[in-house]
Amino acid sequence: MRRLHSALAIAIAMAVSPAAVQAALYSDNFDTYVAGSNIQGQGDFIYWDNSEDLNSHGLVSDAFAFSGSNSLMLGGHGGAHYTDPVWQFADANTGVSPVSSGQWTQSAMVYIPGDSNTNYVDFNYMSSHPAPLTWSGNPRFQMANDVVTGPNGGSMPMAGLRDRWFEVVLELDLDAGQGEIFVDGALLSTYDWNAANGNEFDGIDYWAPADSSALYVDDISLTAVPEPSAMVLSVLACMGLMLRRKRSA
Ligand SMILES: [Ca+2]
Repeated sequence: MRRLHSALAIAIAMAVSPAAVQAALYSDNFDTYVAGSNIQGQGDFIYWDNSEDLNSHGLVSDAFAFSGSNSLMLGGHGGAHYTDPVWQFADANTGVSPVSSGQWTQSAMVYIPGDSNTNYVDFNYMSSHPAPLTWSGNPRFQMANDVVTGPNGGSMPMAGLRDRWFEVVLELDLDAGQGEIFVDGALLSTYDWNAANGNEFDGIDYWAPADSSALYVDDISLTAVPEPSAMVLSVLACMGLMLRRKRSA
């Protein structure tokens, strides 16, 4: 019986070990870019609607960083221009996305300075980009109102989130068409990912109006949620069979 438990423990360990976690399909830590450079055209970032717009730049910044020396500044242009870079998963020309089924985790580290008190920054999740454009919910960091809001009426105070890095996570089930947004570990929103236009994840449009205060984002990633491997499942099945035989003996 002890051997049985050991085998079971190994199987469970294999199922949850870091080695079983898949590498991110997309990720960016902004540390290979030049501070002050425009993010559009670097990494997997493109312009909104894949159309060059010099008034929409997000800037690589070395003012704050969760990893390395750089992050991406959203807003913070003092009224000079809005911010609108798109982190694109789908082919920028055909719109065909490799993220069209299964479960996914999209994570980002976020920093909001205590003196960022103007307007807002959106993380606009999109199920279709470029055209036809389809929105699929968004957390909105309302610096002016000191609150974070999300789809389906989600809301939480921003006060405890300032002047430190916190994680924003989208748990996405494309098979069920459901999105869940977590901010600093707390559930902000559960909602229908896209009732109107199929199930897909094409990219994130980071939008801030021209006079929005700065918000910084770092270590963004999109990772498939791994299912237990066939080997682990077969081991667990054998364990169940052996337990049943032992009980009936
Ligand atoms: Ca970084």
